[in-house]
Amino acid sequence: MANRGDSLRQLLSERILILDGAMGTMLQRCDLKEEDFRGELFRESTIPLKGNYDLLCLTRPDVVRDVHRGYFEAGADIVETNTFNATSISQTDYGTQAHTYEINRAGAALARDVADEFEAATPGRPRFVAGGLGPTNKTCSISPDVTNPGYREVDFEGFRVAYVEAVNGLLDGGVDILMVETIFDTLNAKAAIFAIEEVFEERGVSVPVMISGTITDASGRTLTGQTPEAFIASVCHAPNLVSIGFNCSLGAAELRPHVEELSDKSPVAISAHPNAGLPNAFGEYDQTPAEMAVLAGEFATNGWLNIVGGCCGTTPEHIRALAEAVSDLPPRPAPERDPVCRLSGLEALRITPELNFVNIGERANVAGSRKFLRLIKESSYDEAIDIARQQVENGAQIIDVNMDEGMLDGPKAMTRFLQLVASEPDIARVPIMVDSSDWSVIEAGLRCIQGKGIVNSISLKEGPESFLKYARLAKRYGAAVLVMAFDEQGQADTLERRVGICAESYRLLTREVGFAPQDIIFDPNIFAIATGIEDHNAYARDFIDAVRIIKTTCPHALISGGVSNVSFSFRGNDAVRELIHSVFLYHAIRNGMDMGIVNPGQLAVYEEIPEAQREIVEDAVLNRRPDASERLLELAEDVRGSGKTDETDLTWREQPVNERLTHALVKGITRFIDEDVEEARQAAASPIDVIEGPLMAGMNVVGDLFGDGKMFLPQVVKSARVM
Ligand code: THG
Repeated sequence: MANRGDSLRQLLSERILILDGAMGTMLQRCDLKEEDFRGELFRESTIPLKGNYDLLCLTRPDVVRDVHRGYFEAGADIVETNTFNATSISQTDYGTQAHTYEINRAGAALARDVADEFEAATPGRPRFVAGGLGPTNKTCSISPDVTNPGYREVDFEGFRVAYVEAVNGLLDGGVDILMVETIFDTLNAKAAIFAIEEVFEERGVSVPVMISGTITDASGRTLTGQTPEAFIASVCHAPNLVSIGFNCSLGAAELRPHVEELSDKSPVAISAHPNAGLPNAFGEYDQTPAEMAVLAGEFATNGWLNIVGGCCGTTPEHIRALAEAVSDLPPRPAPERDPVCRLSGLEALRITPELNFVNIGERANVAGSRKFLRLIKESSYDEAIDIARQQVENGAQIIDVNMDEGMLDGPKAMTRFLQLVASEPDIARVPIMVDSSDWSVIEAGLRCIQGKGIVNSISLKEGPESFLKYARLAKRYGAAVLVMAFDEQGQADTLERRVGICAESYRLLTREVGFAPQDIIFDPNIFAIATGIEDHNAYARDFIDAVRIIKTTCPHALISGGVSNVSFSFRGNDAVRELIHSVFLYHAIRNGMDMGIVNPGQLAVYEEIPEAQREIVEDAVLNRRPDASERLLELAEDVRGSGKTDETDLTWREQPVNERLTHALVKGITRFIDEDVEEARQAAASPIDVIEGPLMAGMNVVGDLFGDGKMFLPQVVKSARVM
């Protein structure tokens, strides 16, 4: 077989492929004794080895071969090597970690031997060996110590090293596929994926990769809390990826909704190898082959399946029944994929036009918040975490984290903060943007996030070589990249340079690195306006114009920016800063700006800005008249100390009750809501009329403003609270 990878992909388009069943169930039936596990090699071991089934690849290869034979005879196209626990991390429990490489190589070679026997007997029908990479018995995202949520037994780097060794053994033994399976912690799997890509590059080879997660309970999430869609987004960067699926923990019936969701969302083929039902009171699996076959047949009939097999409790009889049940059913067709940026924390975030604008919370930044800096310096991490939580509560859909401060150990602070965030489900729900000008800090951050985050930032500042190097690494960690418009001549501060640098970065990333364009986010530099220096007056306008041009010259790439930068000349005057941000965003979003780093609690509603003020701010932002800056400075003095958060202007209280309710909803003011609703209720025929009447009318105004880009999610969140 010249190239089994190609023939695997070809076969996947033709029919549903059959994966084998459980190895453990079959080995347990063999009544093996301590001596069998030890063989000659481990005769002297002081630790009991019975139960370390992977050792049998070295000490009783004959039994392992028989299991593979049984599955090929039953109709399997793919068998998985007996290497589920063959990483130095898991083997350490038995003191056999020094033999990890050998176990993998031997396990691969013997499975390949058996596969060759079957290929010789039925020419033209390839049989595949998938090198199994288990999750290990440790977790990278959760602390084993409840009193210390920032503690990790093994970190990303430890997993990477362990997986590199296993992958080398499996490839040396001749596997056709690598399968990262039973993933309960996506960060462990991301370390495995990183290792695989590294080994592929070192050896100049590539084999298809299968990824299979596991859902542990009725929550429908992985053990570390990810939804299936978030899981897909987190592992999709695997090199030569052929399939994503679920295996183990649940039986086929319980897995049904999750396989359906995978099938709906996955860009690649779908695999499922469930247990033989849920374990009974004795921990045994007793779903019959016929029962399991009915469920698999139903999955296939629904068009969800490309690869099916079994996990705990399944036997060759189960596999034979599965093979028969799906033999006449077509495989799930390869899906069409829209070029949309898909990020994830515990949940998925698809950056679609319907989102209008994605808010990235700016406050978890030592350079951007004096309070956050103080808390990190004092090691008050619990309170620092609260800042991140408030950002998400106020509507941040991503959080930016920055630890760049001379007095801090950046990688250490980033690691600690993100490890703590990982154990806060209400924060970890959203994707993380790792913000640093120092790659070692970014890398420390990437090693802590199980989701698909964003590297903020890379640029051509030090030339194409280091740009490409960091871009490749970001891709290997499965992150999107934010690219600053910066080159060896400095930051782009004209329209031409902004557009030119982004176009060149786009070309390098898509052509040289193979970056998906939707995973590229450009930041064409938001600089402060109204600084007193005349050249700066065009900064906002040039950014806004650059957005429109870059969106057409770099298809599917996204645009972001640090919004609060634009009003830096007005630091301390939040009222005018809010006005400037809202006007700036209104125009930038209209031109296609997709996301921005903002203070979600500091945005005014564009539509609510009094006409005269709006005109002054707009003149400055759009650089429409020579005296715009002076006029903005005057306005700044007028509004100082007032602003959206200031609720002392009560003239709106003189309006009729319905208008007051709309005002409260749009502005997010809760203060008078009880009395106003009560007044409306007394005037209405029934309480429901208040909800369906003035309250719904108010929310419709909110909806329209949001749709027009005149209101942003954080404000809508406030409206929803009032509601
Ligand atoms: N592009 C990209 N990343 C960035 C920026 C950018 N990261 C950092 C920054 N710019 C965006 N973040 C902030 C955060 C805070 C402020 C501005 C930008 C800010 N802070 C208040 C101030 O300095 O006045 C702090 C007040 C306080 O201490 O509470 O304005 O452009 N890719």
